[in-house]
Amino acid sequence: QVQAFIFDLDGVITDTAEYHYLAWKQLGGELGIPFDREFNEQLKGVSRMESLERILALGNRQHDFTAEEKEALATKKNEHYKELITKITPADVLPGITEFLRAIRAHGLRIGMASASKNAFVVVDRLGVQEYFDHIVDAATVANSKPHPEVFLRAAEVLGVPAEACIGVEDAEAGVEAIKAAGMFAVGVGTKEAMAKADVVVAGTAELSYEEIVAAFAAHTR
Ligand code: G16
Ligand code: MG
Repeated sequence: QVQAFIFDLDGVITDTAEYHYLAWKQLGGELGIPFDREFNEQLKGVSRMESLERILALGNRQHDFTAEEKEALATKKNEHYKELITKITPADVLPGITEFLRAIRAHGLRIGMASASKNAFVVVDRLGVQEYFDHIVDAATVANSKPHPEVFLRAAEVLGVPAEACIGVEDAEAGVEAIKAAGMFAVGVGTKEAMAKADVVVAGTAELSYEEIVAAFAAHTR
């Protein structure tokens, strides 16, 4: 019996990826490391410091900075990102999400959030969906990034639900891997290829159906 849903933020609840992209692109420009949206795909679901490492590696500059300098670069990106997300409004909640959250609530299940973003609280607040979440894991307290299961396991623990009674919803490959490593049922939002390891795949958030997902969970667990 499913008892809780645990959601990723970026790419599932809203598309903050565009703002992360713009903020990293500006920093990349300043460092003389240009990159496009295609490269940006690799940064989805990846933590701030790991994203910086990947951008520096792209420009072959990963050894040009001290740890303190890298911290400063990541902080600079985050300052720009924080400015960009002030533009977020409830209209930025992805299609079908509010209805899906309401359906989960109507069935009395718990809802958690397992985002890699240290800005998740601010984003959820600006989207006006905080009332649906029983718990949002503070990314600052998570030691291991996705695909490590830590953030999903923590969400389940705080919700007081065993991992095998949780359904995780993700849009990133590393995120789906984290859900599976946690021993949970995975719903992937994206292409069949990218979401190959998910138990259920939907092309977009508008296709998330509470009845279909719970039926698939029941068939899988039987
Ligand atoms: C999100 C984004 C990533 C971002 C990460 C950390 O993850 O997908 O691109 O680098 O959070 O964000 P911040 O710099 O705000 O701490 P998720 O897990 O919500 O998809
Ligand atoms: Mg994501």
